[in-house]
Amino acid sequence: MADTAIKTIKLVLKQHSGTEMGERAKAFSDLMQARRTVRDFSDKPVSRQVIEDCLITAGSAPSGANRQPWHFAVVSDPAIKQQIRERAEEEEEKFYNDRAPQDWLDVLAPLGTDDSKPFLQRAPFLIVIFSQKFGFDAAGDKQKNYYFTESVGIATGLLIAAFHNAGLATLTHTPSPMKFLNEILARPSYEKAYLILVVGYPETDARVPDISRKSLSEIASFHEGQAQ
Ligand code: IYR
Repeated sequence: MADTAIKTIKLVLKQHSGTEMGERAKAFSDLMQARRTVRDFSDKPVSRQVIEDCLITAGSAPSGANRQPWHFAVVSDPAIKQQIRERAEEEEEKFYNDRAPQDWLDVLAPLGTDDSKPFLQRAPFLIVIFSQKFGFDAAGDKQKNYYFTESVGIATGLLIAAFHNAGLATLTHTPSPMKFLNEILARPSYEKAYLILVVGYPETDARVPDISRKSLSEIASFHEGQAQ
């Protein structure tokens, strides 16, 4: 067997008292309950430093074999946002008019979505998230990535939470197919666009669909065994 000496460092994890832990868990839960996907974005500028710090949070996600198989293309250039909007609306027009089966259109109806995507131009930032099916080692040799879709999903979740924590609104937008994003952003073919995260302040009079979340008992089951 190959020599598999593992270099380790001491774990640094902040410890809290039981009450403090409970309070922090509840406070974070309350914070996240207030997150809503927004479609009415203001054009108010957002600090690039905030975007960078939230991306660093996303980059802290766990990933298969620690390959960190993600790339975040951060777009604020109005000309590029316009191109993305045009190409996305072309795809969405086909989706809403021919491609989507009626049952899909029916479940989207309460969300009020359609093929018009003005937020792609109006919001200050679009973060196009790419997954990397493979990467390259230091010698330039191709390296396979593992669980790259799951890994990028986790990073995206952390990114959404980071923006919400900063007081910014997000929208996960998935025009389909998304190949045009590789072209516009000159990303290599081994990267696959995962979704566009629209980021900005909500419009002052932004409205959101009146929908609810599943309760804890609907989303979780507890398998506790017998107390000894
Ligand atoms: N990509 C389309 C359609 C869409 C699909 C789902 I599933 C949604 O939750 C919302 C929209 C669009 O962005 O309009």
